[in-house]
Amino acid sequence: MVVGEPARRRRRLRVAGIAALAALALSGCEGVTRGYLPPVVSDSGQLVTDLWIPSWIAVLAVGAVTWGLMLYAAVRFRKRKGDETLPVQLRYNVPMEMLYTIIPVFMVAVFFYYTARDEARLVSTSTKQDLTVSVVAKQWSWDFNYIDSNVHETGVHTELDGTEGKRAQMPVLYLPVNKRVEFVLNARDVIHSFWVPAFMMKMDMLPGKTNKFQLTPTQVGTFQGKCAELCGAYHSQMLFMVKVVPQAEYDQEMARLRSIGQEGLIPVNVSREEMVPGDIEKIPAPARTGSNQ
Ligand SMILES: [Cu+2]
Repeated sequence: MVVGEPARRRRRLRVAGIAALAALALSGCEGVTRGYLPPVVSDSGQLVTDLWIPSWIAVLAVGAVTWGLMLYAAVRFRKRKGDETLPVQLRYNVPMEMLYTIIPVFMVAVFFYYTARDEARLVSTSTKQDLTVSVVAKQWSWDFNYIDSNVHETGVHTELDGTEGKRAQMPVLYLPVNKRVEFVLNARDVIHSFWVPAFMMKMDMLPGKTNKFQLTPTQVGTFQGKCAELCGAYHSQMLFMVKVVPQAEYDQEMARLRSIGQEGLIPVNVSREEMVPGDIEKIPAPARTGSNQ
């Protein structure tokens, strides 16, 4: 059959359109080279990215082969005009069954090995840390105790309602860049979860149990932090900011906290009646300087 000029042009246009869309999807989103993960700003983020990208490529390759075979089978063995008989029905094809048992088990084993290896690294606290920050979660905000500097920050939950300046009310966690931080996590009331999405690391905070992890922020910047465990009516307002700054700026912040009277550490076991958010003076003085772990 001779294809007419308009039909050929339409087909060419369609192919060009698909190619343009594919190019846009690949080049327009710079995230594609990172598997749509955010930029790396911590060593944990690097570890997660290095695990994610090969996994994503491997899974896509398996998907492409599987979809390709399905499509091939659907087209090649489709019912044609005049086909009245059923094709040969196969069952108990032992080599085939072994193949589709062994290959998926092998793939899962490989994923399991690398995931378990990297998870162990993410939660390892065997390295000597440069500083320790004890984070106490409470309905619905955060207390940050800078153990080494013996100062603290205490927050009140912040409702982001679109008005200017609300972000400034969030508690801010300062961290020096390229220093290994050990986070000591405790909850004062119910289960919460400490999450800084940019760091690609998150850990639950349980009343009566101390969880720990370490991380090195590798980029100066301001990042968002939030609670990742539904913890009550104002869970969505349990927000904080993280400022990763040069050491000198971090030291200035420690001095500032001391100068405004936020010396000492806020223990975990302060009752909520004593702990009026943002009103440190109501905490009995001995409790304020008590041990935090
Ligand atoms: Cu919470």
